Amino acid sequence: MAKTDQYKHHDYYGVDELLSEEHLLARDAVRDWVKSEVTPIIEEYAERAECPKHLFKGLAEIGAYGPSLPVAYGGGGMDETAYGVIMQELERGDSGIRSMASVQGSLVMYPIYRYASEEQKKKYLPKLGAGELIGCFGLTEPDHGSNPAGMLSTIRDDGDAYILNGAKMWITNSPIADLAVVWARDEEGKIRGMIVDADSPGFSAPEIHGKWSLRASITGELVFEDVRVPKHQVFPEVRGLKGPLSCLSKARYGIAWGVIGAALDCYDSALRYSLEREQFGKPIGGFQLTQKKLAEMITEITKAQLLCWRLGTLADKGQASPAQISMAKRNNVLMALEIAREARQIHGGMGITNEYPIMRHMMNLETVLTYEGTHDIHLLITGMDVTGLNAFK
Ligand code: TGC
Ligand code: FAD
Repeated sequence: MAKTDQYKHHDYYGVDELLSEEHLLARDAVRDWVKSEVTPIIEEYAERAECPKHLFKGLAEIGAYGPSLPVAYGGGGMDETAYGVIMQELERGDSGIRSMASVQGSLVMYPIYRYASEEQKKKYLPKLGAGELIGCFGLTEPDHGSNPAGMLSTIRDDGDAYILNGAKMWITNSPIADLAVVWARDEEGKIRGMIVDADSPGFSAPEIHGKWSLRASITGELVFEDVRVPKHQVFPEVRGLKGPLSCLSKARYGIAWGVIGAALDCYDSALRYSLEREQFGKPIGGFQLTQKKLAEMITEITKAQLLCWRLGTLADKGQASPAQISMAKRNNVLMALEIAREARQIHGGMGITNEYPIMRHMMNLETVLTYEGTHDIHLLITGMDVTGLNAFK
C-alpha cells in the first residue's frame, strides 16, 4: 500500500456513502474543531487531571449538545445519525470531551425536554444548549450502581416543595454544574426525576480525585441534606426506572458511535507509526504480526461502523430498541479498548508516552466500558432479550 492511500482505509466499506450531506458536513465541522481546539491541549489537561472548562462554550457553538433535539428547545434539529457522527468525532479527541456533550445533551437536556413542564423547558433548555448553564445527571448511588432500582435517595412532600435527601456517586460534571437532574424515590416508593439547582441550600458536590481514567473530565458526588425542591421542578408525569433508563438509551447510543472515534485515532496512529518505524532493516508494518494487528483493527472498526450506521437508521425511524443499543454499546466499547491495547503494542515503548494519544484513550475506555451500564450488564440485557429470561431477578 502506498503511504498516500492510507487514509482511505479508515472508511474501508465506503460507509460515508451511506451518510447524507448534512451528516458529512456536521462530522467534518466537529472533526476540524477537535483538531484545532482539543488535540493541541488535551494531553496536558489529562496529565494535570483538569477539565478544560472553556470547551463547554465551544461545544455549544458546534452544536454538540442535543444535536437531535428540536432547535426551539436548544437542540440542533438534526437526526440521530448526525448525533452519532458528532459523538464519534468528539471521542476521536477524547472520551472525556464526548462525555461533556453526552451528559449535557442526552442526560440533562433530553430528560428536561421529554419530561419537564413547558415552563421548565423554556427556563433551562436554551441556556443549556448554549453552554451558559452546565448540568449533570444523578442516578448512581454509592451502594447502587448497576442496580439503580435499589436507590435510597428520597423526596418527602412538604407543601409547595419536596425535601430531597440522599447521595449520588460518580457524577460527571457535578462539581461544576449549575443544576442536576436527580432521580429519587417518593413516599409511595416510585422513582421520580427532578431539576435541582446547585445553589439550593443543603446541596453539595464534592469532587472525586485520583482517577487514572477520564482525567480531563471532572467527576464528583452529589450530597442532598434536606434540599428543598420546588414542586414545579419535579417531572410531573414520569414514574419508575423507565424515566432515567430512557435517557441512558440516548447516551448509550451516542457512546456506541463515540468510541469508534477513539478506535480510529488509535488505529490511525498505529498505522502511521508502523510505516515510519524501522526494525531489522524494514518498516515494522512489513512484518506479518504487525499486519495481523492492523488488519484486525480495521476489520473490527468497519464492523462497528456498519453496526452504528444500521442502529442510526433504526433510531432515525424511532425503531432502535434498548437491547439493540446495549449490543452496540457493549460491542463497540470493547472493540475500541482492544484496539487501543494493540495500538499500544505497535508503538513499542513510545506507546506508553504522551507523545501519542494511545494510553489516554486506553485509560479513558476503561471508564467507558463501565459507565452507562457495565460490559456485563449489557451482555445480560442481550441475554434477556434473546431468551426472554431475566438474569437480574
Ligand atoms: P427493568 O424492570 O428491566 O425496567 C424498568 C422499566 O424501565 C424500562 N426500561 C427502559 N426504558 C427505556 N430505555 C431502556 N434502556 C430501558 N431499560 C428498561 C422497562 O421496560 C421497564 O418499564 P416499565 O414500564 O415496565 O416500568 O429494570 P431493572 O431494575 O430490572 O433493571 C434492569 C437493568 C439492570 C438493565 C438496569 O437497571 C440497568 O440498565 N442498569 C445499569 C445502570 C446504568 O446504566 N447506570 C448508568 C448511570 S448514568 C452514567 O453512567 C452516566 S456516564 C456519563 C458520561 O458520559 O460521562
Ligand atoms: P457495580 O454495580 O458495583 O458493579 C461492579 C461489578 O459487578 C461490575 O463488573 C458489574 O458488571 C458486576 N455486576 C453487577 N451486577 C451484576 C450482575 N447482576 N451480574 C453480573 N455481574 C454484575 N453515574 C451517573 O448516574 N451519572 C454520571 O454522570 C456518571 N458518570 C460516571 C463517570 C465516571 C468516570 C464513572 C467511573 C462512572 C460514572 N457513573 C455515573 C457511574 C456508572 O454508571 C457506574 O459506575 C456503573 O453503572 C457501575 O456501577 P458501580 O461502579 O457501582 O459498579
